[in-house]
Amino acid sequence: MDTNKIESLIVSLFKVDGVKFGSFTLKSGLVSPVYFDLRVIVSYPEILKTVSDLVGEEVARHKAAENVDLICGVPYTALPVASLVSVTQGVPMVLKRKEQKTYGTGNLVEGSFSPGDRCILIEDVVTSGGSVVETADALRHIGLKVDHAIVILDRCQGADFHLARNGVGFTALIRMEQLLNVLLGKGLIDSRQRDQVVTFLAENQLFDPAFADVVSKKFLPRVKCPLSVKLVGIMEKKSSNLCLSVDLGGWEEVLEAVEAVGSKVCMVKTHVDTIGLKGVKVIAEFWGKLKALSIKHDFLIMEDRKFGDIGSTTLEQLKSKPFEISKWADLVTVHGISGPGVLTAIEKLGLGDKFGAVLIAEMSSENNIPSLLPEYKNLIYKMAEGEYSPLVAGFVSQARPLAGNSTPYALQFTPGVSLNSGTGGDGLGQVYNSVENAVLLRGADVIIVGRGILAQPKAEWTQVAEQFRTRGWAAFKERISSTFD
Ligand code: 5BU
Repeated sequence: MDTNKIESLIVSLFKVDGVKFGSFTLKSGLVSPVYFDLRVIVSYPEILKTVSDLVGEEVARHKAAENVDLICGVPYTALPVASLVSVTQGVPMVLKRKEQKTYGTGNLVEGSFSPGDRCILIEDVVTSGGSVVETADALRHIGLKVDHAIVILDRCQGADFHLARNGVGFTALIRMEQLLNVLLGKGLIDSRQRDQVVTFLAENQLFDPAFADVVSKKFLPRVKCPLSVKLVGIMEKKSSNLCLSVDLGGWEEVLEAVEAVGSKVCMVKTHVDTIGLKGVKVIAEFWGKLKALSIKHDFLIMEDRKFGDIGSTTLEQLKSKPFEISKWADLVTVHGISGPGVLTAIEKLGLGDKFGAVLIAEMSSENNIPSLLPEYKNLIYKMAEGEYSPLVAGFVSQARPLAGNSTPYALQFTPGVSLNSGTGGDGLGQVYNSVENAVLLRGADVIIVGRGILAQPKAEWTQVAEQFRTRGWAAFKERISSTFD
């Protein structure tokens, strides 16, 4: 890469406020001393040309090595760059939508391609690399090969680690350290500003390779259900073990809450029969939108329907209109009271890895019957870890089974969680524990929170969810690191 061109690009970006120094609150709530807004480059044709020439040179290298058939810009900022590169390098482009269309062909990716085509992604700025991975997943889903991304600027907060784990190599035109050195060298920032950014980066790495090592080498090998493995992947990627229980009265409000909190959660839990959905069409529109949000924000959907009938009835309940739960949920809660037939029903759906169950071992409410019958709970734990374990993502419980280290590990989903340290109730039997109690003492892997977030004013939903996310994740890391090390 031409160092002079890169240096002058850094200076130009600084001059047009594509790079700013100060105090900026990021989408995640973090306060950063540096901010990048590469959207401005569309207003400066010379900068846009420089950027696309530099990206184009990289694409040309891949073209010469015959390992690129297509390129795709990660929406939106990189789209004009990708278009210019496509034209100048003669490499066709595909367009990935941010939201899936709910009308017409419903395509998430537009353009012509053949299965197996190799597609290089183009992105403006990476922090965690989450959008790149999301785009790679969507393109892989339709049969494309994606193993490389070209990025204009790497904030150096862990995207290299995250992308590598997801099978995406990447080339960055500019790395943070180089940017700081060039701007300092030209006297455009002072050493105090540089040091602030260096400290921020040291304190705000998004991935912890030591923890990731424990997860991939010791924790995940014991998890037998593919959907749980997927869920743990999402949890790590988003540093979140929070499940939003989206219990609101109207379906538009449900979608609004999911949009507000989606980036903070690994899962969303519904009670689809409580949100005023009328008619098969409206229900399908609702789950189509919920599914689109689950792709946008990357979370699983669990319908908390608590199936508990004999297998044949459960099978019909899962499939039948109006709710058609097996079409859109990834997981459903089930009682084990009728025996394993309920799991056979799930197997019979034939959805393989795409659909699974969470068994209710005990509930969170006062004097719930399973909590009074240890033998019942143990039988459910055994069901979760036994021959059906590939179908069972885990169990809902307030405590883990006592078990040795050789057993399969089923995830524990724990509702009744609040931010407060004392326990309390809702006057209708619900019992609450603090986040730390639930995760550290009771063994929750995923905390399920409804009113703790949604009973707050709407304007505070995101920020309260962020508190649950940070505390839940810190506790989860602590417990997993000490249990599996
Ligand atoms: P809350 O608002 O955080 O109390 O909501 C808890 C949610 O979890 C709610 O949807 C319940 O139906 C659900 N739940 C629960 O509270 N306790 C249980 O044991 C099970 C589910 Br199973």
